[in-house]
Amino acid sequence: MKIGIVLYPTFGGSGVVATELGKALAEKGHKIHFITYSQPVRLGSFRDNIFYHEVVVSNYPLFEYQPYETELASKMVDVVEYEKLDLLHVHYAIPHASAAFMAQQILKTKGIEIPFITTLHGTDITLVGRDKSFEPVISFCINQSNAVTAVSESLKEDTLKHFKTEREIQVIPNFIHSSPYNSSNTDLERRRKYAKDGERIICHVSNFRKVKRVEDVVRIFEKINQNVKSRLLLIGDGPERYNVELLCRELGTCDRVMMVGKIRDASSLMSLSDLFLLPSQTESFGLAALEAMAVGVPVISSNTGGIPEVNVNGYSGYLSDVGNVDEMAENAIKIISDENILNKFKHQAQLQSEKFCLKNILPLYEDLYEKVIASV
Ligand code: GMT
Repeated sequence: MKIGIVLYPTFGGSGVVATELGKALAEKGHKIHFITYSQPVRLGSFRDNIFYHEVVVSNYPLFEYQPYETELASKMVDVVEYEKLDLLHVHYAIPHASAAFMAQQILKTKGIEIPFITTLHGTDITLVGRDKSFEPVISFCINQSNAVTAVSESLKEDTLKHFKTEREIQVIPNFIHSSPYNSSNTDLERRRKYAKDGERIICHVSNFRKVKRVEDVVRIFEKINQNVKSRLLLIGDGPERYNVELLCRELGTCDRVMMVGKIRDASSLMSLSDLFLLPSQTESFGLAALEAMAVGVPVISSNTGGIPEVNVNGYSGYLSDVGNVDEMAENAIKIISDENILNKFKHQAQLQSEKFCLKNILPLYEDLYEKVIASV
């Protein structure tokens, strides 16, 4: 198949999933055309069957806001027509599905039928939670898509609750490649760069948006560290970073907290950790938690959105109500203060992650692609 994938090319989970999906499909011989505004961070070096089409938004002084969606739709028209694509797969309703709909209509006038599939990752829902004016556009895009997928049952339910959808929504969970990193702290030399022998390493990865509750991460860590000497690795960056730094200063934990910033290969650092914290306000899935589990790191998380579909309470980690930092810290201490318990959880976390391995999920997308292409 020749497939156009439209995504946000950043460190965010949707970009990671869309890029890894494209890479996996390309390895199976499909021709994959990424269409977006900069090279996806997970794309890496040149590979067979992968093509990248950059959307360049011209800076015309008349416009206060540059029309990205229009440029994107034009690029989709061009790529579909000249690369003879069979299908567009867009990640996010806004603005990708709305641009795909426009491209579809333009191509129809040229006698070209191109179906598009929309994958919902959660932020469309959050957006409407904040600004209801997006609702008609998102509902329309969902209904005009030739097929719609959501990354968790919870996101599917939320979508049905918030939007007037007529389309069936198929749940296709996010996935992980089998990790190149062996289960946690075997690499003692590397570990010693971050923690002394006997200390535990606690880790968090996010884009530091408010929804991630990174301040809770710091508060949980402070409680853990009072009982079990530990270090905190904060990977990523974003709007809440300054507040997080202020809190570390206030709590006197700065010398135990390392702000790593944005890095391409977070899994390599995660694999050195003993525990991953994800206390988010909401998560449609929680890909970062799954990536931690895949390298044998148990997860202490909130029990919101799609997280319980990924992290199993008492098995791959523990789940608590949003904001219950005391319970999260207690559960963390329960896991990391005993070597045998920790090893058991590490093993179970990795086992749980295997349910989401690429070989189980990729066929679901391929079947859907075939079905949608055959239907037009
Ligand atoms: O969580 C973010 O801020 C990034 C966002 C994105 O668009 O990449 O993540 C969403 O999609 C991921 C991939 O499906 C999910 O793993 C995240 O849970 C979801 N984030 C939220 O729902 C807040």
